[in-house]
Amino acid sequence: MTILHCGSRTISLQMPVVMGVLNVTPDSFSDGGRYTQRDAALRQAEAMLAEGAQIIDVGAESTRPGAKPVTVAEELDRLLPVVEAIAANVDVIISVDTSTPQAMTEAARLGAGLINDVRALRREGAMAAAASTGLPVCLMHMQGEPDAMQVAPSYQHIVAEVSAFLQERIEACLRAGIRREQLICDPGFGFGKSLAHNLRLLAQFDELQALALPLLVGVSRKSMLGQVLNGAPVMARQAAGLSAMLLAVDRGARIVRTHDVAPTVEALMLWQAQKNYQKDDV
Ligand code: 9MG
Repeated sequence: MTILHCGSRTISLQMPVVMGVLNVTPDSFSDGGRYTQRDAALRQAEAMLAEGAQIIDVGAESTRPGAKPVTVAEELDRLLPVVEAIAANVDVIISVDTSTPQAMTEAARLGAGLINDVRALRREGAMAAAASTGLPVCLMHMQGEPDAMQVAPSYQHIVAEVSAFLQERIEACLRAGIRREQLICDPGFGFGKSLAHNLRLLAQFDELQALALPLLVGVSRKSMLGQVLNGAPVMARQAAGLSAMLLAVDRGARIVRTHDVAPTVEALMLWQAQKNYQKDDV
């Protein structure tokens, strides 16, 4: 059974767990930056915990397609007060969605329990910073950078290339002293991938189990859903997002990153019930 050691807390991944998204970016694509204020962020974290999230993923750099980079100072300014407030007031594991070394070390000092890096610790200093915290790290695959990643994503064999990338990053982490038991992998739906690439990754998600690490899936509200739904806007993608999430969970995902915690928890309750039913062999 996989247990992650997230600072002062632990989390079992025997059953799928929900990671709620808390963006503290002014240009966040899905909540319009409503939660930029510290108190609003705190209320949102409390609400997601009450709905069943076990992890809250706090991010201050928008990584949606086309997003421009933020300065380190801006990122720290937005992120750290929110991490500090949640750590002091909410009984939940805080994940920091960051690629910035200073954000990793400062957030860990303030009580964060997990590092979620869409650049898989490739930014200068990030590997050493993450290793110094001792926290679990989610390594995500991304082709290119957010500002241009959707311009012309290209692969010969998407699943093999994503797997090889993640394998290389796992080995780099091990060399840096991050323990294998503290790693999570994520193919990065929508990060430098066309609709066809995303659908192939979803269809063959089970092949990522060969990495022998817990897998995270993040499809909530993404444009791949809008494309399948003939252009549905962000707020009309929930049912398709839940369907895609369940397909990934059935193929091995154990952490689900979502904006919509309550319906995700309910969908996972149904998934878990049918799993238990199969096991009981009635
Ligand atoms: C920050 N962020 C946005 N989408 C994501 C995804 O799919 N996975 C992870 N790990 N982080 C994400």
